[in-house]
Amino acid sequence: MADLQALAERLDEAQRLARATPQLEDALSILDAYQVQRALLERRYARGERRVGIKMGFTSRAKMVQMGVSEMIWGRLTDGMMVEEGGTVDFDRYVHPRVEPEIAFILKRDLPGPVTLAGAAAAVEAIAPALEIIDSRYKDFRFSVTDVVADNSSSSSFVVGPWSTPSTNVSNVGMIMSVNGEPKQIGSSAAILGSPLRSLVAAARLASEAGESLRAGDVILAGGATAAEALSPGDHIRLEVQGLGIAEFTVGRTGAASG
Ligand code: 0L1
Ligand code: MG
Repeated sequence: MADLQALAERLDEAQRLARATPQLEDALSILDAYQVQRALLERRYARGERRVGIKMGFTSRAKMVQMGVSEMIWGRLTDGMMVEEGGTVDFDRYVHPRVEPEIAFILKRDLPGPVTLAGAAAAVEAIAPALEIIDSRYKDFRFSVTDVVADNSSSSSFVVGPWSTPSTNVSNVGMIMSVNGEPKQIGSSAAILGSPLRSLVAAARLASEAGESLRAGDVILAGGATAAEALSPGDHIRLEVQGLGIAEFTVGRTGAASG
């Protein structure tokens, strides 16, 4: 039987040292993979990080095709992953970072699942454009569904732009992600399960099933609307979402992994 704590320790070290690790040798069940994820996050919480929400993954066809995965997954977000809008991230802290355009929700009340679309909408405090920096800890960014779930669904960092009123309709709005001024990914929020709000409904259900219901103040990333782009030092990333505004950041090279 796989030692789930040992797998969490291995993935934690890969993240802290920004060093790739081989895919997991053990054939884990999906439940075991989420147990590894939980143990991985317990290690971060023990170092002082605080849970701030969850991210959904593979909620768009573009992402499923890019990574060869066809199942929706989720991961935990901490305050240590938050990057100030307009800020700079340190390339050396990641293994092989990529960025993808997303929509973020923040909740004004607890949202235990399962919920209806209307119930989810009523719990939203505000909506924002967001950029997720994903970084698989696995060699060559290759993984199975259980590998990626164990690795906290490649969660790494995220940038949230200006918050808009919850009545803003984001079911089908244009999203343009540019790298160094050049549009690289152009899509619509409708690529996220037909509407990002459906991703919030799914997040409420999946988190509740795992005994970790969504809470007031949580940030939920709805999932990449398009394929992700690899990051390089010096890159400037800008996402413009119709009706929501802009989120951006720069990739610097200011230090090394913390160890
Ligand atoms: O938003 C997403 O669909 C991200 C999925 C995370 C897994 C990955 O692509 O590494
Ligand atoms: Mg994502």
